[in-house]
Amino acid sequence: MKRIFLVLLILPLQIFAQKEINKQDSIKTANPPTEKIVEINYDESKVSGYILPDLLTCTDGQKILTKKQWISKRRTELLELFTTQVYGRVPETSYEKSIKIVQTDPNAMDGRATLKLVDITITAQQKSLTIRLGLFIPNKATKPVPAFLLICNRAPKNIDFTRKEKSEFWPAEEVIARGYAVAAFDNADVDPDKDDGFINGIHGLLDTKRTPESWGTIAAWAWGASRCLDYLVTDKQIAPDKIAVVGHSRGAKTALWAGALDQRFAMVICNEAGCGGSSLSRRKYGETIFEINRGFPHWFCANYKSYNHKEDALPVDQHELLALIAPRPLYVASAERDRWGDPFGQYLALRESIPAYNLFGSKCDLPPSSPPVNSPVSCENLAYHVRDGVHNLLLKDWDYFMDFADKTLKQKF
Ligand code: GTR
Repeated sequence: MKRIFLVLLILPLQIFAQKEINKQDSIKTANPPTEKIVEINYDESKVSGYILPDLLTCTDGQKILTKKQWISKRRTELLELFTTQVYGRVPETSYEKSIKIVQTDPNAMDGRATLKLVDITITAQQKSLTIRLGLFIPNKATKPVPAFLLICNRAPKNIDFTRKEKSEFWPAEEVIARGYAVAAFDNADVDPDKDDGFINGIHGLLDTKRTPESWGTIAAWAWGASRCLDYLVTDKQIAPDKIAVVGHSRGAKTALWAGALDQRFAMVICNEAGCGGSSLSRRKYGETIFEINRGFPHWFCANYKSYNHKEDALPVDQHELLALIAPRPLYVASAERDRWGDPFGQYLALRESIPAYNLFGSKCDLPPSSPPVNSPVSCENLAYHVRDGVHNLLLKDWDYFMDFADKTLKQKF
C-alpha cells in the first residue's frame, strides 16, 4: 500500500521533470527549415573514434618536454589558436578606466562581513559603461583572505548585494562562513547576451572594424572579469594571489577563457561549461559547435562558425583550453542530467589536460572512468565532480569547490 502511494506521488513529479528536460532540449535543438538537420547524439556507443590534437605537439611538429618549452612556445601558440579560431581577439582601442568604491557597509550580514560596492567605469570613443562589482569580506579575518569572483550570467537577483534575496547560485553567507571573500558582477553590465550586431555593451565602446577574428560576447565577459580583478588585487583585505574565478554554463566558458588569458586568476572553477567550454568538441555528444553557433551566434568569433559540422578541422580541442590553466588549481564540475553539456566529455577533457600539469612537476593521474555522482575526485591541482540532478549551480557544488580550495588556494599551491 505504502509503495503504491509512493509511486503515485513520485511518478507525476518524474514525468513533469522529464517533460521539462525534453522541453529545454527541443528548444535548443529545433532547427529552422533552411538549416541542415542533425540529430543530437546522447548515445555513448555512437561516439566514434575521434583523434584529439596532441596537447604537447606544436603545429610545427616539435614535442614539448619541459615546462619552459610549454610556457614559451606551446602555451602561446594554443592561446593564439583559441583567440583566432574560437573566442576572438580583444581590440586594441585605448580606453579610460575609473574605479570608485560607491558604498561600504562594515555591518553587512549581521556584522559578519563588510560589503563594498565598486563601480568600474570604462570610457572610450565618447561612450561609457559601468560594471558594478559587489564584494563581501569576512569580518573575522585577521589577514588578507582568498576570494571567489562569480561571473553572473543569470538575473541580478541571484547576486543580490542587499541580501534580501538569497540564491544558491551565489551563496555569499556560506562562503563568508568558510573564511573566503566573495564577489560577483552581472555579465550584462559588460555586454548584453544577445545577437545585436556588436553595437551595444563593451563592443560598442571598443570595436572599430570587425574581422572574422574579432571578439565575441564570451571574450567580452572574460575581459570584464579581468577589469573586476584589477580592483580586487588592490584591495588590502584580499590576498591578491589567491583570487578564483567562478562561472556556470556560459559563465563557465567565460571563466575558463578569463583564466587562460589572465594568469592573475589563481584558480578557475568551471561549472557545467559544456560545448565551447570544458567538453570535448570532437565527441559530438549533446550540444555541438553547429548548435551553439546557431543558438548563440554572438558568443564566439566568426571564424568558429567555419567548424560547424567540422569539429575535426578545428586545430584545438577543449582539453587544450583546460591545459592553459596549468599549473593553477582547476575545478571542472558537471551534473548527471545535463546531457546537453556532456558530463563525461568534460571529465575526459580534464584528464587530457594532465600532461600540461605534469610538466610543472605534479604526478597526476585520474582514473579512465568518471566518478560516481556526488563523489568528487581530485589529484593535486585538478578536481572534478558530477552532481546529481539538472543543469544548475547549487550550494552543493560550492561546498565541493570550497573543500578543494581549502586544500589548494588557501594553502597556496
Ligand atoms: C544553453 C547553451 C549552453 C549553455 C547554457 C547556459 O542553452 O546551449 O551552451 O551555455 O545555455 O549558459 O545555461
